[in-house]
Amino acid sequence: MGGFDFNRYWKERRELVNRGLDKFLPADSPGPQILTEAMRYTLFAGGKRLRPLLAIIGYELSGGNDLENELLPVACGIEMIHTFSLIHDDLPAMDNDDFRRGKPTNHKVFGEAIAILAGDALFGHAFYVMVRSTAPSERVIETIREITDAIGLDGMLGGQVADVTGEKKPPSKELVQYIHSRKTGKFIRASLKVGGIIAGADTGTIKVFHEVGEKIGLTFQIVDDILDEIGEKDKLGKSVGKDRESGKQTYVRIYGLEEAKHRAKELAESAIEQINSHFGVEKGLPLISLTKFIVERNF
Ligand code: GRG
Repeated sequence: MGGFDFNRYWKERRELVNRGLDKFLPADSPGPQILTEAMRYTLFAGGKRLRPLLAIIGYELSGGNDLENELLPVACGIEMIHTFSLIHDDLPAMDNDDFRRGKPTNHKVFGEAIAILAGDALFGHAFYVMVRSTAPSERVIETIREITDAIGLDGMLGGQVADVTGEKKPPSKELVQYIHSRKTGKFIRASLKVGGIIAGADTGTIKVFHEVGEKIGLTFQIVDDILDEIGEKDKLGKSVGKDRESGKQTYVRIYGLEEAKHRAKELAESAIEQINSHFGVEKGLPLISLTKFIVERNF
């Protein structure tokens, strides 16, 4: 246990995901060259690959033993959906951001029309890639069900609508809870769960992933709110202070900075306790380390 090196563990899996993304969306993909170029531009701009890592951890914790063929297509599909949401979130009609992953946003480089289309193409291509998983087809279907629910009407999309329409509304605890759990939390939770689903985990383990994933997802978004207030642009690779400027519903706005920090810490501690009691400290270490990173991160 003392020998576990999370940074190395993460780096190895990040490289595996990057190789998978390059394989599933090569530079010489068929279709218009500019589309592939725009898709790959944001995909390879330097994301942390947290959601694919959650899927990999869920798979490994559930005894999965063919990461490359069963899980990697799903992990890469998840990252493509996430990247699509970032490209669209940055558009002038949404958050109107100039920087993402330390580079000019997609529409700044390729123009709005191509950025919209590159996002759409990543979204569709994700499913084309995910069904290449060699896991039993009922597990792949359950995975697609979990992911489409997480990003759908009462998921990322619903959360984004509540976020956009909630700007400048009076601060509301119920509204911020809805936005955070749907816009970000549900997809993070699903990423962990589908690792278990693809590996054929028992229902008890899936339930633990559901509950732990929810806590990690909410922690992630609270920390995102905190970093928008006190983070550094160079480290984050995106502009800061935009939430306050646009009057967004955030944990910091509603609870204040210290209480937001306290809530994130409590949630992470509760997730770690649950991981410990289900998997034991040693086996649970990758997920525990990732949870610690999520609450302590500055990028
Ligand atoms: C998915 C159907 C569908 C629609 C998308 C645009 C949109 C609707 C939703 C936006 C969702 C969104 C961008 C939420 C923000 C999540 C967030 C805090 C992202 C930053 O994630 P990190 O820190 O980024 O993991 P990296 O760059 O490391 O991958």
